[in-house]
Amino acid sequence: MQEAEKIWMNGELVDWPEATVHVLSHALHYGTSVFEGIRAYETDRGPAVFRLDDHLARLERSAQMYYMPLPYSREQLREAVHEVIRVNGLQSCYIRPIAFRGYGTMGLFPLEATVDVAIAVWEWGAYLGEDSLTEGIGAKISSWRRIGPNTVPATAKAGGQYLNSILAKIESHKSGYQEALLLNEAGFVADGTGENLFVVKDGKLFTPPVSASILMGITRQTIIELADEEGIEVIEAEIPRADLYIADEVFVSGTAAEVCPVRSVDDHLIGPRGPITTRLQERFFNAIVGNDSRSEEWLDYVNQ
Ligand code: PPE
Repeated sequence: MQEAEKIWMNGELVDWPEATVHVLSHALHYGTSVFEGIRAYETDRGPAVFRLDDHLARLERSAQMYYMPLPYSREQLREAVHEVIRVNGLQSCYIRPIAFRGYGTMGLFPLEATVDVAIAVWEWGAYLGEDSLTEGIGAKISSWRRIGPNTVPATAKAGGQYLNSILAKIESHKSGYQEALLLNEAGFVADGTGENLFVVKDGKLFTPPVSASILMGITRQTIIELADEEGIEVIEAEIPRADLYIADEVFVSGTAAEVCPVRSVDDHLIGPRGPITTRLQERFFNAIVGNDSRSEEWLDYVNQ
């Protein structure tokens, strides 16, 4: 990873190598952390954070689902995000706020353990590999099912939940694919390991609904809004895996992955990046750098 200079930790800016925790931190043992993935992009008014308020709202909801009171308000966290970007002198970066159960308590009852909060920023390029945004990726349906609504809250973004994604990711890499797509317990398509999924068929855009055990992605919401403005009908519906094999276009969306075409699913070729994927990518990549009619609403400028 590309290191930066400072990390915000419990209200202080500490040097990157000093931002450490004790090996008996609760979250290290049990995955008791909630986090966000956010991006800031370079604009002609300096760095701007994409949909920061929506990300911080989701962090609060994740924390609430795990009974983890956040010791900082949304406004304090927003200020902290701005500060840590500024102090590192970054124009564009990935932003990782994390709240976690810290040192001092062991065992599965965590409510007496401290809640620590950190925010790191670093430069992070194309998440699914160089050329992925134009050439697309090869994806595999995972043999691992996506976490279900009664195992852990699928809409929370919590550390431990990512063991599910990690198993699927490793499996797909070992089989020569760049990404895994997970089906839910009912057998319908849910999420990629770190992305939401969209399918184009006959000019319409399909995406799994919240009831499919997906993470309610902020990029997903952005795509739905942009597609709507473009006059593309968006249908939130259960998607059987075979619909991917006969799709006109497939793409995934996420903060890290951005909007990335899927070239093939298992041994079915979908094809090169299609026209609807291209159009939505164009709107998205303009929006994040301040060149879209929606940019004002979505960008939070670091230097105000
Ligand atoms: N589903 C999952 C399972 C997921 O992890 C993400 C984000 C999304 C959908 C898309 O959500 P959004 O970013 O709000 O559009 N995954 C984050 C973590 C990636 C990582 O490797 O860490 C991200 O994209 O930041």
